[in-house]
Amino acid sequence: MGSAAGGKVLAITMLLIFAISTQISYFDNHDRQIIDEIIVNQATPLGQSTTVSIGSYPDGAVEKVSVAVPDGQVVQTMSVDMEPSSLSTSTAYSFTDASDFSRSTSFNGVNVNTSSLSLLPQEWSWDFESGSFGPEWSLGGVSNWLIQTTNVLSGSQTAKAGTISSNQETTLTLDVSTIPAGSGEFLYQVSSESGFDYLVFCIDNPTCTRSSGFDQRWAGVTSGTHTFTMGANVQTLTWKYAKDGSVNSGSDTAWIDDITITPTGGAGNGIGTWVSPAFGPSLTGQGEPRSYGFMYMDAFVPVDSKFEWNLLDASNNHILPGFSGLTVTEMDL
Ligand SMILES: [Ca+2]
Ligand SMILES: [Ca+2]
Repeated sequence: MGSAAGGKVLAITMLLIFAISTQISYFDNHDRQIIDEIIVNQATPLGQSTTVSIGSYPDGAVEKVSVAVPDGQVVQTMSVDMEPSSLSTSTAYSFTDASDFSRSTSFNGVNVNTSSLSLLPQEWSWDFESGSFGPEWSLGGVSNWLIQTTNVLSGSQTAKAGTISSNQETTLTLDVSTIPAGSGEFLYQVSSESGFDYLVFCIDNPTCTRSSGFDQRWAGVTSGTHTFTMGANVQTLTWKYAKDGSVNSGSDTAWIDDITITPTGGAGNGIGTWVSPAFGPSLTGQGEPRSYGFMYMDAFVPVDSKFEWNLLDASNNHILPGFSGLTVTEMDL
């Protein structure tokens, strides 16, 4: 070992002489000592391994490696293994804070709730102008509700209760199980025995009666607009015309029209636009200061929806060529 160590020192010394001799005009004695220490510390003896870290910034910086070769020996083989190494801190930039989602130069039809954003749902409405009940409606009782043009509350057609006798009811139920929480309203008209034969409106209670389980009821001669709210878990809205055991008055029926449900937070037209805060290579802390990156969007796109996005040049708001009308949720930039 003693001779090997002596050889090592000799080799390094000879290397130093060469290095200094070629740059002698640039270094004084103090500088020579610094160079000596650097090279000695980095030298790796033959037969031993050393770990070299290759960073990702800036531009794959590497550590300089030197190998100490004892005098009279040569390097015949050198093996290199490469392993991935996780960065100690993420260089990704995520839109996760309230300020990220509230900063926008374009903000239209999008619900921003400070942790994510979503398109505003469309409003739901039924005006019976098609002349028939869609599959979301179910009819019940001894006589079905129908759509008619004789007595119209709005447009040219209005739903009317079926014809019933004493102690009977006719039921119209709307399935709202896929509709989020919201507020609603509808037009109504009643012509019945006051205080006994009712138009009954029931939220999430299809088995309600003229005297129990209802949210609102009307009897006599009356009409108007009724407003209501419904939670996210509401399954059904039910309208009934229900009579007691005797006496018929007026037209002895009820009508409804123009049912509208507006989601909590507002309604849109199914199209929304939101512009993110600027991100990219030139912005400190928003990814590595390099000319490329990988963008990933954690987006849920319902099967009957379409998701498109554009990438803009933040300096002029122009769409970058090749980055318009994209539908993918991840892209190598
Ligand atoms: Ca109508
Ligand atoms: Ca009655």
